[in-house]
Amino acid sequence: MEKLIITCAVVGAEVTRGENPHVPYTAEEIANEAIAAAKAGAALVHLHARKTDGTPTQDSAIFAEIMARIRASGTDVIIQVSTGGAVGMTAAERLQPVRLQPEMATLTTGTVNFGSTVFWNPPDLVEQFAREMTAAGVRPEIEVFEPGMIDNALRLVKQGVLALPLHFDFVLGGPGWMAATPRNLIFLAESIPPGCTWCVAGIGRHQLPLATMSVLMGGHVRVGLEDNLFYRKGELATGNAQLVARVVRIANELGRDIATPDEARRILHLLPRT
Ligand code: KMH
Ligand code: ZN
Repeated sequence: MEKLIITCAVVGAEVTRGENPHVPYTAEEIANEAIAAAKAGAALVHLHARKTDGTPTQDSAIFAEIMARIRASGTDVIIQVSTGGAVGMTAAERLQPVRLQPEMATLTTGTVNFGSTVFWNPPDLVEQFAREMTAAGVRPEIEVFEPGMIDNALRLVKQGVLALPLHFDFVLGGPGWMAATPRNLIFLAESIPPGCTWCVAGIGRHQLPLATMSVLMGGHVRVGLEDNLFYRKGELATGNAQLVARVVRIANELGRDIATPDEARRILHLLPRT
């Protein structure tokens, strides 16, 4: 099996400090959470930005500050920006951080219910995002909330807009999405073309069991406060690093080595960092 790539989704757009006081808001706080996650074993950080009051934003100046702070710390962790942003943002708003040419960005290849709202990703928007990422040299991570999103990504491959091998992230267990069951994870993992890589992001209480399954199945793992605010039932997580460190311990116990950022670059077909 390949070494395990741990992604840390440090803040997201929805979680609040009212729910967990460790949710970072400012650029400095978000960067510090990313740096701590990298020190704990994350090879990749998935970033959203917030205004200082916690409002989600895709402002590239804030992303630039977060990215500069992460790099200034000396870590070579892979930086992946969100193009999902928050529900209700325009396509132009969502695309802003791609122009900073991070190594990776997320690309959700379909529309999905998001609690009582809708995360809107019609075909023309997805194609536009894919083309802009390719033009900027940014490697997409295909965010899959239901199986049709795999087919949508593969349709873009056929059209020459995306290229194989792709890296997929299966996001399971949120409100209105595919359920976080072992059967669904196995089905999704078996539905992508040979040579592609995958990761799983379980929402809330599903984070730990799906992460453990993925360690055993040869997939990769995403944890972090964006997806889960708790360490265990009734106990809030003390920060992103705590959630990363737990996956490192589980992988160690199960005999799966952890990928460094450079090893993750090789596995994900990213260029080496000079
Ligand atoms: N906040 C969600 C609406 C992504 O980062 O690409 C979208 C999201 C996915 O979080
Ligand atoms: Zn996200």
